[in-house]
Amino acid sequence: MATVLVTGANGEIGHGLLQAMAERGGHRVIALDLHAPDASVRDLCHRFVVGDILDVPLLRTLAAEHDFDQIFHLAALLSTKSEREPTLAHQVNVNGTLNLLELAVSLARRLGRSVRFLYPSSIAVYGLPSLEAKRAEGRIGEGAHLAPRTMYGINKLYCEQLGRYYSLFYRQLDAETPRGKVDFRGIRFPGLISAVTVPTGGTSDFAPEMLHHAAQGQPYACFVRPDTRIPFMAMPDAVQALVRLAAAPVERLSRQVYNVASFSPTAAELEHRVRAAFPAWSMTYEPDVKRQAILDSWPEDTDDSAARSDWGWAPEYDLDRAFDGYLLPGVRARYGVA
Ligand code: AKB
Repeated sequence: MATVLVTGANGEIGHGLLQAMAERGGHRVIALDLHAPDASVRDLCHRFVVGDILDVPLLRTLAAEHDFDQIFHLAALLSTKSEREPTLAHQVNVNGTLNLLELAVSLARRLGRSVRFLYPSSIAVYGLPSLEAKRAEGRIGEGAHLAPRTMYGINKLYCEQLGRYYSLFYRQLDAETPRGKVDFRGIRFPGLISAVTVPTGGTSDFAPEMLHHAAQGQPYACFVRPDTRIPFMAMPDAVQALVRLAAAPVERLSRQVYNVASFSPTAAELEHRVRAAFPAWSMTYEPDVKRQAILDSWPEDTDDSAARSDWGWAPEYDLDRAFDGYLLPGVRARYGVA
């Protein structure tokens, strides 16, 4: 049975990942989060630790108690919150990740085997220079426009490189090269939409916010223009991508960080689908010029052909199926509405 550490376990991706691992079985999950577990996740893991990824003694204790095979490092401050608190974002997103990579490499060296490290990166690592360039480029690959304009995007891009260093070059001048290594694997997620959790501090949050406001009958002032287009994904597909990449034989992987994509609607197309389900709902557009500028620097779509060919990535949810098969049934159940 694989022993798995999940940081940020009480977060949006964490909820879905713990659920998926409990359903699949075969994992002993040690969950770590700054906040106490929601009732929906408390019983899905072997152990839930309330603690901080900046607490190095705590991480050392966990590594002494559990021989982790895999680490899903989900804890992070998202883009909008990171712009409001950039130094805190660097501490959590970078120093926190460094702490987890140190835990992984020391464990791998002690055990003499690899420790798989799954890292959710983001489309925020991309930075298109203008809205015109964004529209002209359309779908972009992993090597293009790596010029992020947010602290979060810079954090994510740097931590991708940290992961590559810990996997390939860590302490490269040492006389001995131990057998145990970190097997770092990153995924650049688009905006994620969950039916069961509400977003916290992302710039892509306008999509889930529309849905959750409408399902509660709450008016919504959308902070982006109607023509704003970025890639999105239903949360179950994001979880499936992490689980599938974690299980892939390392020989299949041609890169350490992958794009994944599902659908790229405009805000107006999302509004249309939400309104079709909740006709009485009222929504206005009140663009926040500064948050809009961040979205105008993110790509319209990303090329995920490497993920599809290397480890069999394929989304289950396109836009229609995401709404009809997951989002609308999910929010109706969550808020008890028809
Ligand atoms: C955010 O909006 O910050 C995140 C992301 C796109 O990585 N959801």
